[in-house]
Amino acid sequence: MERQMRAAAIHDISCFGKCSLTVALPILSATGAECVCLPTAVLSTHTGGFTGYTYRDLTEDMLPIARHWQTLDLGFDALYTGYLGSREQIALVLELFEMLSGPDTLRLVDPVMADHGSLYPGFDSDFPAQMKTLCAAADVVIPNLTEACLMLGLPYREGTFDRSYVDEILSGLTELGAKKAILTGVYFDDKQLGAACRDGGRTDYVFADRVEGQYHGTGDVWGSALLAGLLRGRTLTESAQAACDYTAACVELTRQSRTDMRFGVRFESALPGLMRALGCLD
Ligand code: PXL
Repeated sequence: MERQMRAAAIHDISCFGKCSLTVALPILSATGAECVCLPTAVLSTHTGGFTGYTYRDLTEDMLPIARHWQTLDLGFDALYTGYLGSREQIALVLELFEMLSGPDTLRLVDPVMADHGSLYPGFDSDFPAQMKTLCAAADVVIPNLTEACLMLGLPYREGTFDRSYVDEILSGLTELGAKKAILTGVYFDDKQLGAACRDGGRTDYVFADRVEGQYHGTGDVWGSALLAGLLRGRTLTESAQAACDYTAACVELTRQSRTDMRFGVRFESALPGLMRALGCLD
């Protein structure tokens, strides 16, 4: 029996709405990895389209949790960060990276903060500059176009993707200090949606059929599936392809169920397909 891979997921818990820890934990578990949870906040729902949500900040608990883990000498194959609620939390995660990484620990940073040209509620215009410092300390970064443009100070050009624009962004991201970069939400027509992956000198594109609608939480489903692939020993491009196929399957199942787009995607029912794609059922 091979050694079990262990990842720490550093995200909030949005109790309702299927994103962050409530998708990272089941996706990593289903694909055979151990997901150790470091909750950064507890919200009644995510912030995308709901009003009146509760927000319990757990910033004070983050270092004590990590210090306790240090006494246990756990060793992490990956550290995966997503939505972080404040600049202070970003600074803390930089500290946690130093505390919890070994020589082979993969640091995956999803700089969750914006989409469709604007920052999510609650983030101010200085936030991207701080997020840049976290991306600089990462092995793999996976921003969408809005997040990448905000961090790089480039104009956001929705609907006018071409390969030279994508190349400029990927180069900017690796110049920040990230070893590998993936730009998510890339499309050249209205039929397919995917990602551009920069690994060393190579840029690869991966796509899946586009499903109509803007469903919440798909970025976290995508990032968790990417990490699942990397922990199964797949390359960056192979993992990104598996993540695209899986996310498209989740969205298609959700569309068929006609649920509220804020309620997240039906990622549970598509898990067997991801497990098959990553060789977990062999
Ligand atoms: O899916 C990203 C995410 C995670 N957590 C919270 C969010 C969001 C996006 O809006 O609000 C709390």
